Amino acid sequence: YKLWLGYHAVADKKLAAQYVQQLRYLKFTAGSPTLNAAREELLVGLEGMLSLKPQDIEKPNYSTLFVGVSSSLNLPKNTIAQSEIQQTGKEGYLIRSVTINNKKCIVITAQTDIGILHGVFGFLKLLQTQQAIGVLNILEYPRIMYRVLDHWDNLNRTVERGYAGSSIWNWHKLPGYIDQRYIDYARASASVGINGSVVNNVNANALMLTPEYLEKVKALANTFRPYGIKVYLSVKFSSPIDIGGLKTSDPLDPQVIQWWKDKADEIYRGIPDFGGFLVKANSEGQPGPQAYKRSHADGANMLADALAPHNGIVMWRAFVYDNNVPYDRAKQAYNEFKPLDGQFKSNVIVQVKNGPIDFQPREPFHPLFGAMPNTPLMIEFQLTQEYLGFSTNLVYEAPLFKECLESDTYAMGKGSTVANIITGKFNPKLITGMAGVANIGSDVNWCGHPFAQANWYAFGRLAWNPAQSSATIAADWVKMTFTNQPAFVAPMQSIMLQSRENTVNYMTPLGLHHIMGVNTHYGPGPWVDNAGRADWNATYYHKADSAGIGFNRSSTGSNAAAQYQPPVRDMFENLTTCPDEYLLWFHHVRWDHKMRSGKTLWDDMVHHYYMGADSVKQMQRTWDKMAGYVDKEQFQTVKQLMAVQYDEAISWRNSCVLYFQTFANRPIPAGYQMPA
Ligand code: GCW
Repeated sequence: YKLWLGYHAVADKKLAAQYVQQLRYLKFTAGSPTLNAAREELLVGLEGMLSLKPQDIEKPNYSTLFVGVSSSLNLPKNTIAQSEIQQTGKEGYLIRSVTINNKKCIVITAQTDIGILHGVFGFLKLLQTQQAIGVLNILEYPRIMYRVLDHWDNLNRTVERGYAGSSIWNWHKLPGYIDQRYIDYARASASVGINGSVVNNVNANALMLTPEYLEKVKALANTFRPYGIKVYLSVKFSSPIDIGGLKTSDPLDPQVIQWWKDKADEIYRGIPDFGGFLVKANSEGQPGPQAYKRSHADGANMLADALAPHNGIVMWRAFVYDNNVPYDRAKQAYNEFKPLDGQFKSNVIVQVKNGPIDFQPREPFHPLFGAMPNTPLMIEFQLTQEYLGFSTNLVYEAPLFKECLESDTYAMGKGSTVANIITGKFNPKLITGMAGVANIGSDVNWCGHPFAQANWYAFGRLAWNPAQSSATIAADWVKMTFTNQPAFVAPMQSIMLQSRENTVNYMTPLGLHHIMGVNTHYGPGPWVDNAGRADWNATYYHKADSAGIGFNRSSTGSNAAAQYQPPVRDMFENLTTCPDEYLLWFHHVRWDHKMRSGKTLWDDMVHHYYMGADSVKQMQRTWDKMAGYVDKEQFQTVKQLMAVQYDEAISWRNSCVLYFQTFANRPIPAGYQMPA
């Protein structure tokens, strides 16, 4: 329940003794709220892991841990070159072994207080993961500027697509009562480098911008500030009408422009470092500029102008689709936004989901990445498991995030990966960002499933540096959260790394997508054909018939493949080069089509469904051997959740196999047990 900040005692006695030897003396130049928080964190960590209370010293005659911004450290000249410290930027840090007065010392330094806080967390992680600290030379700095959690939390404390209890924000008790959870949330988020929090749902309530609520938001901002986390708000585009008494919210109307300007000024009077606005406009019934025949750029720029004097930004979502636009939902965001490239103000960042539909278990990368070279694009991932079995399924999402980040768009030639694009490699003057839809709620274990915490953790790590590997992040999280014992870490790491593919296999193998239960998005629903709008029906997406299955997005179909650069387009376009994982995303394939596995499509699909469900059984067997490594309650929690997950996997498998069989009209291949 302390997330990855439990600071468990270092079990390896020899190593613990070495740590103590190195860390007995401390020179920590604190003072500001951020530095005080960093110092407090360091002391809590050392106490928990080593039962150590380091002695504060002024004159370093011993092996000392120095912590402080470079200007305040007073180290002997040239201990660390100024040019090296400069590389840490505004939020990064340096951890370095140095020799002072013939003593081996460690220095944690940065250019800013927040850099120091990150450095302290980075240093604690070394101990939490039991690294040697004899020779250290670590330079860390974020590759992305805005690393933001998006909470889809409503003012009545329900959470849209939240599966971990109610909202952690207790609006009723705010601003007077600051729950310890807010502070722990900020600590945990800061520990992985998250620096922003959109506290309310993108399906926004205009009341959020009333003085009463802004007071409450201010209290949260004050709580997060020492941890380097800025508060942002989702805003409803019709707010000038809803709470401002105006007749219009036309972004070119002078009164509307003035209203937003005044509102921004009001917000910044209370929250001088307010981050800015997140906007969902003209999507799923939300109001937006198109009602006034204005473009997304007109709407975003108007808000951007109101925020610019205060250095705020607008995160404008590209999640738009409309069932009145015929045929292929996957194409719409690209069609609407690409023509606007270069038209957004410099403090607007267009927020694009990782894939073109909607956070499915597997999607190809969104074709907008690389298609808007003059527009900042902020990638949006979903941590909450809307389409991944809610909080009863163990799904470690880092491999999903990495799959997208490492996809090569070829937009600027080979090597134009999504990661390179969103980190601004090809256009360094753009602002950069990564958003994660939070999976946090009021559940005692924060995220509903103990392993779901890993997704919050991994999101922060990847937003800080998308080049980090899923495997390293998983191992670090397991060690920090549970224990360093290799007999636990190795199997947990491997369970985590396989978990997303397993889930794809029993839900949506081979490029299938959007075949889940209607409305709730829970459980299988490939038969859904009456959802109220065509593009909410499962049948719209899988298009199964007696000939085959899949959505033809090649040039003989919707031609969505053509939204990708030629090398990518050609790969998807061609049935023989299209990867199995995306086959039915791009093609309507005959049931007897021969797959790479040598099986027919039908047999291969059945195989994937069975493999997926079986893998959950495997996972259960592994977990059953882990009772000795975690406390009883946690063991039982995970055990029970895995049993539920297994039932769900079987339900997905049986439903999909039996339903699709009505089209394929083929027997279930030998060796697979016929669903009851
Ligand atoms: O995934 C869909 C969800 C909606 C959500 C929407 C969005 C907040 O089903 O609940 O609304 O995406 O991202 O705006």
